Amino acid sequence: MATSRYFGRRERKKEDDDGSRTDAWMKTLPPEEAHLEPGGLAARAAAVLRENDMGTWTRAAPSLYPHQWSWDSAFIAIGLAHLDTRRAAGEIRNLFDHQWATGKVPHIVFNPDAPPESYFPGPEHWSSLADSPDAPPAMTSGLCQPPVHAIAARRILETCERRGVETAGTLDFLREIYPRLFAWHRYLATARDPEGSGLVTIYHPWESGTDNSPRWSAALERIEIGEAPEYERLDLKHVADPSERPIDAVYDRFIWLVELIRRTGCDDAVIQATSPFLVKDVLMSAILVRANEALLDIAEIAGAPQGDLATIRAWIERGRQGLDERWDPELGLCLDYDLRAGEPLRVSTVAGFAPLVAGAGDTDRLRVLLEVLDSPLFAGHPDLRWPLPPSTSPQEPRFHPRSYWRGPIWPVVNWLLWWSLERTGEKERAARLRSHGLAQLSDGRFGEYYEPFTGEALGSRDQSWTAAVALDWLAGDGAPEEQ
Ligand code: 9WN
Repeated sequence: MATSRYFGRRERKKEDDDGSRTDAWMKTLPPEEAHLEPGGLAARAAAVLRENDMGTWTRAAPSLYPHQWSWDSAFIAIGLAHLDTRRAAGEIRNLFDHQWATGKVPHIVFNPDAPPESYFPGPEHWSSLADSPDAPPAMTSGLCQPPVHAIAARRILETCERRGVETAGTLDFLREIYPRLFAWHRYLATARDPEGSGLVTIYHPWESGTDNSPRWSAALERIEIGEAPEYERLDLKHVADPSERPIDAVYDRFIWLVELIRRTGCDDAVIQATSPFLVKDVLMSAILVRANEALLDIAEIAGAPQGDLATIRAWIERGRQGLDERWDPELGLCLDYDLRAGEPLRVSTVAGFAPLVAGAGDTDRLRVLLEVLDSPLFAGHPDLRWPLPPSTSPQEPRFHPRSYWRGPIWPVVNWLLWWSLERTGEKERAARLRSHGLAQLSDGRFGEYYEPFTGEALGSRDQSWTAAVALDWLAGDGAPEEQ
């Protein structure tokens, strides 16, 4: 079973006491031009996860993101499963220990020991939620993020089976987590979809996980900002180049929406009646479809009642129908829908591949999607460093190669597309994506995102989920794994 060699508290403590943990670690960053072979890359990915490990959860990044983020944790668990299956399960458990009474899984679980100047908006910003009857005892944000968790939970079991390690503990974990996963998906299928459209409504771009994407520009630009407390952009202190982060006009709207949401105490009905930003998010909805498939498998392991199984199947079907209705034949992509404006948000971004992520769609549409994916609009653009899909199509007017979600390539999105291609039976395409994705990561910097034309790592370095997806990909190359 798992050893504590990579994650032992004593080892971390020793480094903490030394007081120079971060500095010492930064010195081990490989030079920009480094090219690590699979064994070296896997070792460094494991070391990044070890360094960001906080005992029962993993911070998303060493300095920019010192808390536990929801969908980051799901991807992190997928990577940890190659090192320590118990610790992988613990990652998801820690997050769900902070689930709201409504079933919502918070987008951030705050680290009470993180210095207040490390991240904004931090726990003090959300503190009024402590009075909400639905909030958990510890501080969390009032938002949520894409539901990758059931996919991750099932993958821990798959990874155990593939590695030939003991599955009993993981099966117990799946039985334990099942009711909480079910409550989470029920929240998304009901409170976040009162219309029964099959699509999840988001209240804030942060909920999509693709915050600064031009997917949200038209909806954000319509918002008028009211009286809100002044704030300081702490994120800009952590990146060398401010153009890698959202501009102030966008950030002001992010903070204004947070203000409106927290004033309601995170009451879903009140938010839906009053918020100026309400959008049906196709990527989140597609992830929910696949997560419901994973939940079905977990439900069977947990011996869930037949009624649950029927409910989950109905959610899957409704989700696929909802996505079908959001297909844009001209763009050959699926589009988000702005409920306030009553119109689709017509932008070519990587979220448009939602039907590929959801799976089992119309075969003609799948063919069109794959053509768009391979075309100069995305991974077939002739100037790309590697043929991987930019977060926003280079042909969009709002494309920017360095700006957050407006062009850079996200390894974690590549993983999601790779996994979706595999499940759709597109094995060759999937293999190509994985191999280019690994080439992108071979500098060993584990960037949060990458400049599409130069391949430069941008945003945070040693980003946990980037290291995690590298580990999962490398396992297919027979990279050494911990027991
Ligand atoms: C806000 C942690 C998170 C990711 C998101 C990514 C970014 C936060 C921020 O970092 O969002 O949640 O401050 O920009 O967009 O996908 O989960 O890695």
